[in-house]
Amino acid sequence: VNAIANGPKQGSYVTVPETVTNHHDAHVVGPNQCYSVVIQPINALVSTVWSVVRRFDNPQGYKNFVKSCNVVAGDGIRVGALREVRLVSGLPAVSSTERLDILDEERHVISFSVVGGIHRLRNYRSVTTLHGDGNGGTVVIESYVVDVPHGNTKEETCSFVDTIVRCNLQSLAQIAEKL
Ligand code: A9S
Repeated sequence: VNAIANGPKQGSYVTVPETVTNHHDAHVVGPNQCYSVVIQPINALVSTVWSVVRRFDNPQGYKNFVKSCNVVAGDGIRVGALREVRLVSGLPAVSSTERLDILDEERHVISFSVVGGIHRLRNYRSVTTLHGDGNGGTVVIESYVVDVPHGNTKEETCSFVDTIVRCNLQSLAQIAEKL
């Protein structure tokens, strides 16, 4: 599969193996939901990028919109763990409660869903995968599904969320490239 990349190489194409795209297939997208994918090439080893991404208990390690995070159930980094995320001010959101759905340390897959909080992104669920680019770098792919809020269109919802995800992944790239 060929896909369009984010970041300095924006608009360029990366090839994504089927073992990876399988994780991003939009199996269950309801009629009032939107689905999208953001791809971020990073000039760092998969193991380095994974050391940041795997920290379900520390999303503020690279997500700039996160002010603080408390693990409220589970041991923080096992499937079923819940985190209570506080967001920075200036967003149409205050907090988000999120459940760890997948943490695959071998395949480098992490997935969470939003199960509560004060914000407009009902039923948000994302899957993030990392794979090597064959040159010592990493390709990060993040796909998501979310309900379209009342009063918004699918296009508005996807462009809002794409912007947040792109910001997160660009920040992840900057951090991982300095480790
Ligand atoms: O945290 C993520 O990985 C991705 C997103 C899209 C997070 C969205 C968000 O945390 C805000 C940035 C605050 C935007 C939530 C849950 C709701 C928003 O409105």
